[in-house]
Amino acid sequence: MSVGVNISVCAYPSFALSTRDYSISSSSLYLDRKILLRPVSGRLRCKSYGKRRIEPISAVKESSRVPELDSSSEPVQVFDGSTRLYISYTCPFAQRAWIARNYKGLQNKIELVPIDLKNRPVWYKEKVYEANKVPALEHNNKVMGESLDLIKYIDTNFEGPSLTPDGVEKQAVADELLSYTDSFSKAVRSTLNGSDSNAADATFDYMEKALSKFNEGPFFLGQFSLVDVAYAPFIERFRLILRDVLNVDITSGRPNLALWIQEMNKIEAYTETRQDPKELVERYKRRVQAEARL
Ligand SMILES: N[C@@H](CCC(=O)N[C@@H](CS)C(=O)NCC(=O)O)C(=O)O
Repeated sequence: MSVGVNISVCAYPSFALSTRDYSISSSSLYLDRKILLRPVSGRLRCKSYGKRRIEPISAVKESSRVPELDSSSEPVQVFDGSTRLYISYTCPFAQRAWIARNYKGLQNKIELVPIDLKNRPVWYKEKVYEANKVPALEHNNKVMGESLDLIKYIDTNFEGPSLTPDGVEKQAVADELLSYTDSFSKAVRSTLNGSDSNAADATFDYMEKALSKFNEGPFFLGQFSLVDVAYAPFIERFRLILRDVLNVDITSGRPNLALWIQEMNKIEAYTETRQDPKELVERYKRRVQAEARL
């Protein structure tokens, strides 16, 4: 008997695959018999290029990262006047706030406090952030969350290069694109779980079109902004997962998106936050396997 798998952790997608429609690499064989293999059709399928590989992403210097705090760690001295950004190295929402902090050059002003979400310190919920999620920012005796709010907050309340666009038109486009982030993730997930085979294609076409709006630079608003920060962690993940799982290259036929990825990968504030691609995909597979066992 086949059982469909649905997971939704950190906005990672669930998926359904058809061996008829996609060339599945041996590395994708973590899919066990419990997973329903449904046909996936539509334009996305046409963007499969056999074993074609996208350019390698340089290794992430994970060894130099601050160790995560876990259930055995002493509580931090909350409200001692420090500014702290609580993150998880694997969380795309937290990555947004981390990129903003790095881009503004606030490494010495905002301390990074990585949390092991799988073995979370009890004091995190009790003393730091009741919602018990990451990201959270401790600043001026307050703790606040929600990644999109945090990137705006960090931008407006701290020094450093601005991430907010100038001008009414760009502001309006920024608002529209920021409000689209959840729909974007949802669309990709629905293709991966087989419920809407065309949704990912359509949403990446939307991205491609959005990237053509301002031509003074390769970013969503021309110059690097909050919008790039908001999308980067998700495009990073979806690109790798779609490539590994469905053998789909999201940049195929989308030159603006290809250039955006290339240029994003030159921005240290972002590259410092990237996960090791192999580890990212492996973690995703482990999660799917765990879900399949339930
Ligand atoms: N809407 C939130 C989502 C944050 C979120 O879901 N973070 C996940 C990690 S990726 C989390 O902390 N999960 C822990 C939990 O739900 O217990 C945001 O944008 O910051």
